[in-house]
Amino acid sequence: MEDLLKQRFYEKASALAKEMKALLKEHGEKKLDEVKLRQAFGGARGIKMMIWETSQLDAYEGIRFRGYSIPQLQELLPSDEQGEPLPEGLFWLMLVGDIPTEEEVNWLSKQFSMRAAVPAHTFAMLDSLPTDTHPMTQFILAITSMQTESVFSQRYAEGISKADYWDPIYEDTLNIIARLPRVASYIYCRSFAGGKHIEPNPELDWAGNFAHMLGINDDGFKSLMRLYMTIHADHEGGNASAHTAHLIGSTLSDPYLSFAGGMTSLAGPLHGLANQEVIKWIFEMLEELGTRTPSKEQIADYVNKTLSEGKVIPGYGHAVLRQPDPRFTAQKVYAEKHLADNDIVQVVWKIFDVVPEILGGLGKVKNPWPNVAAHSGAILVHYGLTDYSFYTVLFGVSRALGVLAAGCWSRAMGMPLERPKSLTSEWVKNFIAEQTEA
Ligand code: CMX
Repeated sequence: MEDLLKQRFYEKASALAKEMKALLKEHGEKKLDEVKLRQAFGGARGIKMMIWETSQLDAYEGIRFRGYSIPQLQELLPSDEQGEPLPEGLFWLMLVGDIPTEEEVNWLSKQFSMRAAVPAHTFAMLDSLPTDTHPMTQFILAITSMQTESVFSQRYAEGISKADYWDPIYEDTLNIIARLPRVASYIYCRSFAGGKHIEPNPELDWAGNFAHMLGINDDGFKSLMRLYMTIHADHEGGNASAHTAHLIGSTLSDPYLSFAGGMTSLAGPLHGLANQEVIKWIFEMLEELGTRTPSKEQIADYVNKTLSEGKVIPGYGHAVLRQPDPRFTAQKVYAEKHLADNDIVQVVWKIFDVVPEILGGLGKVKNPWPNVAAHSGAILVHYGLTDYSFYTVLFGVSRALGVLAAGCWSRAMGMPLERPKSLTSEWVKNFIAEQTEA
């Protein structure tokens, strides 16, 4: 079958690139924003300075993928028997802007199966690392090692025209996404399952096959993976992992290298690693309290103790959101449906009852509500995935869908090298002195 997705992407992207070129010619001098000094010192919060087609984040509503909220995606995307969306459908939607049919999603699942062969040297490289190397380090190295297969790098070396960049970028994108579940499960099995590797099952969908290769043969877990891979896929362009991948991609570094770079950002505890930190913090709390059913008062005391030690409460707060994260809510709804009796899940819900008031009371935390990382660990533990240093790899496999789809758009739109302006504190002091004098 011909590659309808590629064809549709090209039609849509070339039409939008033309439209935006004309728009910029007429309106290019219009102001989007004014940058305040506190933003320059404060992590560039809120500055409107990049274009990202695949999703947009609202502080109160949360994420919308091509205009669709998570509950809408759960209703509209082709789904499994339990009603959970297939992430292939979300990738299709992010890439071309249309909700795919079931047939289109099945076609994409087959594409991913066909493209899933991981080079032998990647497995050999992983096998050369100590098994206790952090799974995110292994993941980043594995992605980087597969760069030998980049179609974009090869075509660039041969002398490709700028107008054609999008084509090999699309090929790399599909190949990387196809291979990540195999790479990630290989890391999981070598580090946590005594090296017993599980061959892929090409009959399964992308997330179902991932669950199978992790060795958890429970239909509930397959379904959870479909939901998990869907909700973690994209969070507009400014978050650290997406922005890093975008910046690297703007140098025409290929999708393997730019995605690996994005993953080095995801590996930080203020970002993707928070999912490991949450469950670690919960287990440490239960250990210290000597119970798996702590009271709200006991949890509140432990939260205050964590804060008094100068640490953050993992899984709470956000740079943009100002409400409970709808990705947290989607997982809570899943847990209410399937594992409401689970003791760790109930601890997560009690934490949710306690933490926002305490963080709100500090007077400095802009968002006291839970983010995506606050819930995921408890559900994974229920299905037997207790090795929490692996959790951020799951997040990373999902995040590939969004950042790589967005990378296709960046190259098809002809986005230039990203290069904002930096200042020194000396420059700032002189600037203020000049302003005061004037
Ligand atoms: N616990 C304790 N203090 C917190 C806090 C939390 N969960 N969230 C914010 N604060 C503190 C900040 O550390 C900061 O303190 P200082 O002024 O003393 O430095 C103050 O509140 C103001 O921070 P903010 O403007 O509300 O939040 P930021 O935009 O600077 O940071 C984030 C956002 C996510 C880094 C922060 O909320 C945090 O550290 N949360 C815990 C880690 C976490 O869950 N990260 C996952 C985010 C989701 C993701 O990216 O995947």
